[in-house]
Amino acid sequence: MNFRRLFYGAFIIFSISACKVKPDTLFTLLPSQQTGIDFENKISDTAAFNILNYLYYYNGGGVAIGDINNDGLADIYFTSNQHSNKLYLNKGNFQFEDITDKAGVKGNGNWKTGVTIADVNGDGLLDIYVSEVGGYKSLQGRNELFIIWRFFNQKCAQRCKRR
Ligand SMILES: [Ca+2]
Ligand SMILES: [Ca+2]
Repeated sequence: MNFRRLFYGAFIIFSISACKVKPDTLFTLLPSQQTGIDFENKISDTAAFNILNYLYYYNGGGVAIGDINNDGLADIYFTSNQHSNKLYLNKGNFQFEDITDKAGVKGNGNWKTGVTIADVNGDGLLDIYVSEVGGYKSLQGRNELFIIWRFFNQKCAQRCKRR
């Protein structure tokens, strides 16, 4: 009798622990292997340049989201303080492609602080404006405006006529 109770008790505990409980959250973290996004804003301080001599050292880079090729899917641009910025094209189904080199938008300064995506020249295509720091200690940079051209996506060439 005791063995039977022990068996059923163990079975119930095992059954409950084996059930996958859906987390009670609004968001789900997707792994970079699935999304293709592996951006990280890595910062390496030195004795000559760090939080002690640059108050904004840990203020971070930036991120902007916009449909740069007008395919209806939101694309993502990340700025890295000390390394290459990244532009990820949304391929759908939460999968992205790093097109930074192909698009020529990695940024040239050695301290990028933020980004805005907006149609600056009014041609119907979103452009990328990167904020950079220059003229302070070893920081050399100037804000950069990347105009997205029509050849980027043939679909857009038909929908994004110059106004
Ligand atoms: Ca898009
Ligand atoms: Ca534009």
